[in-house]
Amino acid sequence: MVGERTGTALRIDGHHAVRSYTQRMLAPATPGEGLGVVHLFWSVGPLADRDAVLAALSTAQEQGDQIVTASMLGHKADLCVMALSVDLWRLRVLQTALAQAGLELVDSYVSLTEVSEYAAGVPDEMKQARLYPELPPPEKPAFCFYPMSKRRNGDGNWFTLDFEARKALMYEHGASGRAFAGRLVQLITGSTGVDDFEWGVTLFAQRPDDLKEVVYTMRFDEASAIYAEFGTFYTGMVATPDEVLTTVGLL
Ligand code: 76R
Repeated sequence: MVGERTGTALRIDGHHAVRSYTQRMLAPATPGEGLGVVHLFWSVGPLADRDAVLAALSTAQEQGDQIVTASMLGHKADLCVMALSVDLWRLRVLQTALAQAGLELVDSYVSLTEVSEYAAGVPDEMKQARLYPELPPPEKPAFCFYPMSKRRNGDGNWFTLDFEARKALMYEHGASGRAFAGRLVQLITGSTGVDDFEWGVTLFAQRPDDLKEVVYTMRFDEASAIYAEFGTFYTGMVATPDEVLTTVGLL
């Protein structure tokens, strides 16, 4: 027990060393607007240390970064740590700290918050909410993430449609989305040139079936029916770091 505690203390000291090196030696990697986002999907390794994981998450929050933690269902991952920061170095240091705390990274997605070009006309307040969202939204524990792109092949190429045609399709998309007002919060983060798909889709819903219903409903929108391609879907429940670690068995 004493040995374990000492191990934790050493690891936490190690995090401080990495973090203070980063702060002293490296210029911030900050987007022109908005935030960097990582979705980190972890499994609990045999050496995982609860205190060290909690310390890494609270350090990030103390620096002003946003953290969403979720207990995931199924074999793909035990937990998700979604983190948003003005400085991509801080996201890197968080990832390092969680790996040193004994979590094993099984998948990840890198993206940036953005205002869609089709939302250029929305009120400033809405744009700010897209660029600087406050997460997690209250009372929406059902959580889902998947990456998606718009098709660009012979059968359908979103990128050869002119802007007005794309805008009309996105208007149809937005209208079917608004039917879920109050039940669901979507966060679309851009990842063209950053990760394997063009967007990360993060959904927070009141109930798990809201997730299924919104994605099913949108399958019929032309923007999705003809043009959307999807990556791996991840599903879980948002909870505090303490609750997540307990429910995935990291006691
Ligand atoms: O920002 C806004 O709310 C304005 C309207 C809007 C835009 C511009 C909007 C509304 N979305 C926009 C952009 Mn969306 N969205 C998805 C998915 O599963 C699928 O078929 C697609 C995954 C869901 C579930 C969803 C939900 N949306 C986008 C974009 C970027 C396109 C671009 O820039 O080219 C993607 C990839 C995307 C995908 N969307 C809404 C929703 C919901 C629920 C809404 C209504 C939100 C609200 O009114 O609060």
